[in-house]
Amino acid sequence: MYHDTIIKNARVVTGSGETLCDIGIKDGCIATLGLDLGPAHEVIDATGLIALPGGIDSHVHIAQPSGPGIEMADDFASATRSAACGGNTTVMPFCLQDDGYTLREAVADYHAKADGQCFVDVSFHLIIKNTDPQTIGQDLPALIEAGYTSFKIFMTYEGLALSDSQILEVMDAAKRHNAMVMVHAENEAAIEFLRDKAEAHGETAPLYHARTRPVPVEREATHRAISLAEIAGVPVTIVHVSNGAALDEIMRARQRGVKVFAETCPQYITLTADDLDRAGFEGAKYVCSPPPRDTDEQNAIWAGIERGDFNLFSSDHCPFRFADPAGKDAAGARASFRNIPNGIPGIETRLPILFSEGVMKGRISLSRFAELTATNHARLYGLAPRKGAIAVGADADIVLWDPTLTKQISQNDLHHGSDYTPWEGFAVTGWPVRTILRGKTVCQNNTITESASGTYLPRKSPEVLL
Ligand code: DUC
Ligand code: ZN
Ligand code: ZN
Repeated sequence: MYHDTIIKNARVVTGSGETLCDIGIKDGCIATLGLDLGPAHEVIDATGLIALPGGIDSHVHIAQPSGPGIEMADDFASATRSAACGGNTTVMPFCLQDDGYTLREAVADYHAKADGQCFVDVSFHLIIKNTDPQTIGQDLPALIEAGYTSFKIFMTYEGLALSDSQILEVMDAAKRHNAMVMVHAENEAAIEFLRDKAEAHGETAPLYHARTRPVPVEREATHRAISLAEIAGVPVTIVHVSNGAALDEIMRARQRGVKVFAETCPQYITLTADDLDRAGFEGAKYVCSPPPRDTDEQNAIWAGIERGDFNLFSSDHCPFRFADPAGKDAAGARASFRNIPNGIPGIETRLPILFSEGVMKGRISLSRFAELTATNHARLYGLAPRKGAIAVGADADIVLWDPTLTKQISQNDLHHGSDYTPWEGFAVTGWPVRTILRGKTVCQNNTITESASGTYLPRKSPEVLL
């Protein structure tokens, strides 16, 4: 076969481990894995580099309405540019159903924002805010059938949190139509109680965002979410697990035979609540939910990653600008943490942080890195076998990593729309130097090299549900 592109001499990370072979690409797909693949239009010499499956970030928020006067810092162009430069080839943002709109209208709205703008491939989860008969009985089944086979529900945030009976209703719909439920597990009543008390004592600085969402708030909700899933008889994914006690709930449920999948994020292995206590208003840069904890909890999350308890490592990219009244410095934000927009940017730094802290520090293997950052995302959300692995027949979504490249993460080098990174000055070893999307190089040495050629990916029901 005359290949379009051959990648030669890389250490290739496949589903079954690592191998030294060449990768032959034809018509955007991986056609051959082997040696002596003959001539090609383009030969990429990857000596000294590692070929990993393109990252799939299955938890990102892009251009989501975030309250009056607040704007997310990224549109689909900037978020996906940033994703590509950080070694990703697919991202999975959310379609949030806003008040007064149907779920189908929400989906149409996000397509209008995304279509033709993206530098990597995109697939959407839904966020279910309303459980009226039209949403649950008509729109949701139709959208699942059309390829939106997963959705997130919230147990916190006024106006967004679902009651236990609503959660059961939604889980039941997921069971009937083979969709994956993702849960944001924090107890809203407990947070409101602690928040009101803190404010009454004048405890209004960013640090109190973390203090009013302590570990039991997440542990209790995690237990409840899993119990409700158990009652509904449906698998569930607990997203952004931040601490050991919540992970213990997940592990206990698995021992009972419940299918629970777990996600964690870079903030829970690298940041702590002390970051929210930085001088002045700087702590606002680290306000996200669940909040970063302490080093003991970081160690508990690391132990879970090392044991293989986590399925997914995502960014939860939710970007706001810092020095901006439409961002972290919103009206009232300095008067109380409750008004600080919730979320941090991280779409470009997720992979280098795990590569450096996990692979280079000997905590996880390259294969495990591939599973946590790509393969499992494809499997759990219905993109496999087309996405998530370097395998014959899959899309040629391949990222070449230089494991010797050292740098300090710096806002100046990033491509997102935020005006800061929570990891400013964080030292990493290893960086993605070339991102290949369906056979085409979309980013090389931190520079975008293609026009916006990302496509929308409808999804099947995840295999784990069938
Ligand atoms: N949950 C998220 O997953 N992202 C941002 C904010 C939040 O609460
Ligand atoms: Zn969440
Ligand atoms: Zn999120």
